[in-house]
Amino acid sequence: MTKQYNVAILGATGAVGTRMIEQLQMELDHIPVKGIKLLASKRSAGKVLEFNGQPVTVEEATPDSFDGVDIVLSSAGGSVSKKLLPEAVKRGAVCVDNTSAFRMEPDVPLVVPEVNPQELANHHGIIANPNCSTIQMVMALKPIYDHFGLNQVIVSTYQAAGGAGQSAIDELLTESQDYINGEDMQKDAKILPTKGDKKHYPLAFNLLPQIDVLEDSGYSHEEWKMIHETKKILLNDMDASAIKVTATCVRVPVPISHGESVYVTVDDRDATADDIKRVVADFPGVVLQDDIKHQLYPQPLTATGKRETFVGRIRPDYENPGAFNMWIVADDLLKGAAWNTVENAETMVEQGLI
Ligand code: NAP
Ligand code: 3JN
Repeated sequence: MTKQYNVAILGATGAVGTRMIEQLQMELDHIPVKGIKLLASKRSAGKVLEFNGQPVTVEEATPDSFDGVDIVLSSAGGSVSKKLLPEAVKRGAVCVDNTSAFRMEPDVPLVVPEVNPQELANHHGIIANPNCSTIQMVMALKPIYDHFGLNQVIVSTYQAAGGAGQSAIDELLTESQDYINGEDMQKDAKILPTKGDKKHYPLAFNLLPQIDVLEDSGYSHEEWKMIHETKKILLNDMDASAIKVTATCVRVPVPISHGESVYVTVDDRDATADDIKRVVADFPGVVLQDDIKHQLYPQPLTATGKRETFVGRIRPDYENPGAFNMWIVADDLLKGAAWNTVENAETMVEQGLI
């Protein structure tokens, strides 16, 4: 008989959590769900959501919420994960966590299923989902690394407001309306660039070169995550030097779907742009949108709502053999968060790991 699972979604009312519910509903043939728990904070307890056409009452998440749960899909912030996921593991659950809480722990696999699914078998109860900006970048880098070797990666991100939650999208829309009405936008800048920081700036009609906190190194924490998560995923070592990675992360006034301009140098100096396009197009989960004659290239508006990672504008650096530029777009709340989390759980079910 097919195994069936009790699943809990932690952070079920959030921008990511509501998408986890949708993505899980679409995968019931692959993750047979026996029971579902929708967990959030005390604030949302009692709210009624739907799963698979049935009403489900949201419960306040406590350690005992995980009694009898087989799989936890978690996205309620790092401090909640740190407090509650060890309790879930103690009670026998396997947790796929979308926060940064455990990503750099040596015994926690950091997994994008198309890229390093073999790491799932090494879990001790917690699997981490990488940051959204890292996920879409490694989806394009992995086939290039496998076929031509990778030497250096230089990325500049164009990150949508939605990466900072539904309230950041709302803030962007309110400021846009202010601008159109000729009103002051500053009064509505309450969250971005990052919630806990001293100053807040409008994002509408603006660009903010700060995502997460700025560190003494001169880099933002988002930039730090992209550098070290990429090394952990591709090289199994967060500090490996075999691939040099540097990043500049910028928030742009787009509601959903991140863009990335990525410059790579490969080991194989004979590789051509057509070679790169071929291996990227063949990689599962990637769609090549690269036809300059017909102005075809990835855009946030066309990527939103899709699970795939879209890659285009692949072109050589004519002044540097073995170097290429490309443009990558993905829905940060789906492949960058909810879908990658559900896909990790599904891959573990398929591999018999849960
Ligand atoms: P959000 O829209 O603000 O939702 C936050 C969710 O967490 C809500 O369901 C909220 O419940 C719940 N929550 C808050 N405090 C809680 C507590 N003490 N106990 C239980 N649940 C609690 O945020 P989001 O955009 O969905 O993001 C959530 C988290 O996902 C982020 O903090 C981040 O760690 C992670 N994230 C990761 C990526 C990525 O790059 N992989 C992208 C986006 C987000 P209430 O409704 O009760 O407040
Ligand atoms: O801002 C973005 O576009 C991505 C944000 C991700 C994020 C936001 C708040 C907390 C994270 C993350 O997943 O790295 C976290 C966190 O868990 O640290």
